[in-house]
Amino acid sequence: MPYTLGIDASTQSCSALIIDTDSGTIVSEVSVNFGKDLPQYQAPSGFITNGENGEVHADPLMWLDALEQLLDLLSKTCDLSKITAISGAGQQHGSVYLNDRWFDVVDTLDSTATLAEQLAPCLSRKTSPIWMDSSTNVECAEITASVGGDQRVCEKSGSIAVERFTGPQIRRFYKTDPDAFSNTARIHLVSSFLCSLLSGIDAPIDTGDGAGMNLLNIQNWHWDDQLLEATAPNLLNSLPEVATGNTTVGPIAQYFVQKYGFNSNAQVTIFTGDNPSSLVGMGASQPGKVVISLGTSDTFFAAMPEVVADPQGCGHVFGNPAGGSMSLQCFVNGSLARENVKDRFGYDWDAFTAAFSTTSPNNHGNVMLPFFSPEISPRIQLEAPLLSGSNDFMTWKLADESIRACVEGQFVNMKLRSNWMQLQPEVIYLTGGASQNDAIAQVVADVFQAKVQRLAVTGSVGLGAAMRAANTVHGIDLLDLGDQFCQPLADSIVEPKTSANTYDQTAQTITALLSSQNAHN
Ligand code: ADP
Ligand code: XUL
Repeated sequence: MPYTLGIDASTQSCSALIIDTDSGTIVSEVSVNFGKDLPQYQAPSGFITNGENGEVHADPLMWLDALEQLLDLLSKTCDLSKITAISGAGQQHGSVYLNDRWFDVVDTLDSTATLAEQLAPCLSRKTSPIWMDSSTNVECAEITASVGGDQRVCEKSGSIAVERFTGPQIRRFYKTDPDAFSNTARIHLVSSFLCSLLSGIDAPIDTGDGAGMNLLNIQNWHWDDQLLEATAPNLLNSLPEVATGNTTVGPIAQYFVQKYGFNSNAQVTIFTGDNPSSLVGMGASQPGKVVISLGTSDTFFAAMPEVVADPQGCGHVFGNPAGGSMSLQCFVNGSLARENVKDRFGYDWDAFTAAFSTTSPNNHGNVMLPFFSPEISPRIQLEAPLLSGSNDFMTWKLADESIRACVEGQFVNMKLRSNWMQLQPEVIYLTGGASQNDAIAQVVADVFQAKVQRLAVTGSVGLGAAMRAANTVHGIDLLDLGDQFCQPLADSIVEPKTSANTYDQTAQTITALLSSQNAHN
């Protein structure tokens, strides 16, 4: 009975999912929420609040404590010695900075101490910038100028220089703290950092997550000399190898065998980013399916038959862990924006959902651009939403209308921003924490004029990781695994209920709100 483990190290939580590929069943699913389960780190949504100048960081030791709590929980639900293959995924772009002690510590982990205790002295930077960080505007401009313009950076790396991407973040660290930078011997992504610990070796970065750095050349999937040079001196020495998603790095580290009862022969497959992993876990790793993920960020992505980059420069090309590439558009103002409007009126999710039945599509012209923090799709510096509509709506007196406007604004904006992929899906596959909400799913169906389908397994990131491990270690075809595990949730299809032009006016208002703001900037 070969069990396969997938780990999902996301923004707000760390989760694990075990599949049994013989019976096609999910054996166990557990999760640790950073805010609730590790309150000592004071990161209610998984990151340190009140960062200055657009900085959003998290404590990497929190991720390690969460991993240990997670494995402890998991070992109580299932015999971990039955697991033969492991992989995982991390929130993309976040980076961990390590001094030269790292290389010794990672392959001699001592099971009588915690990971956090052993890794704390290896950090050359105490905190890790994550994907929500928007502090690197200047560095993006410097990298762009040095490489020869946006188009050149985009041709090479699949994206123009982007604030949250790892390269610009590394450059800012190099400029603001040159001593700590010169003390850095290795820079890992969240995914490759955790993979290194699980396998007890300094693990490679995969092409899926690596493409989110502005350092990897997507034509040949190698580090790009010109991008490295534009970012920081001698950077090549600090970066791990790059490898494709089907690489197995070796057996699990003894630390986890001794502490949690894993089998010494369990093989670890290289980790990837949460979105590439979700592509696999939604059964969408072959071109033809479009996925919208509603996690902390909202993302829109699809496997592509050929490399397609965004001419506006807001979208991205990443490696597809199943081979080839995927295109993706990411929205910062996802779940936390929906929560912000919900909490403003003291609503819970049931009241939030009920607001859609007291209001109607198009919201009588009450429109919101729901950006509570700087957005990247499109790029705009806002700290509060822009509103258009009746006086009462504009002064936040209408709770239900505000909730509908937030969600309609998010998805009308998503449709406008993802047009460059030239996909007209008949079905949209919806995943992530907010996908369970039928009212949100209905707005997605109406705005995109497509059926919306959810899958029976909700943790598509962890599932994708477990499927990749089963594919790489046991040679089970991803399509067969998809047939086993990526089945639709029964009776969950949401059909569009509105006519095709219902949201034309909303789209025009969103465009006008954006241009008025750009005119002010
Ligand atoms: P991540 O993987 O980025 O950590 P998740 O995919 O776990 O995030 O999604 C977490 C989010 O799901 C929460 O921030 C919350 O806003 C949202 N969520 C949870 N339940 C609901 C619901 N019933 N309706 C809408 N959103 C929800
Ligand atoms: C994708 C992105 C986010 C993070 C966190 O480019 O920044 O989706 O991966 O989920």
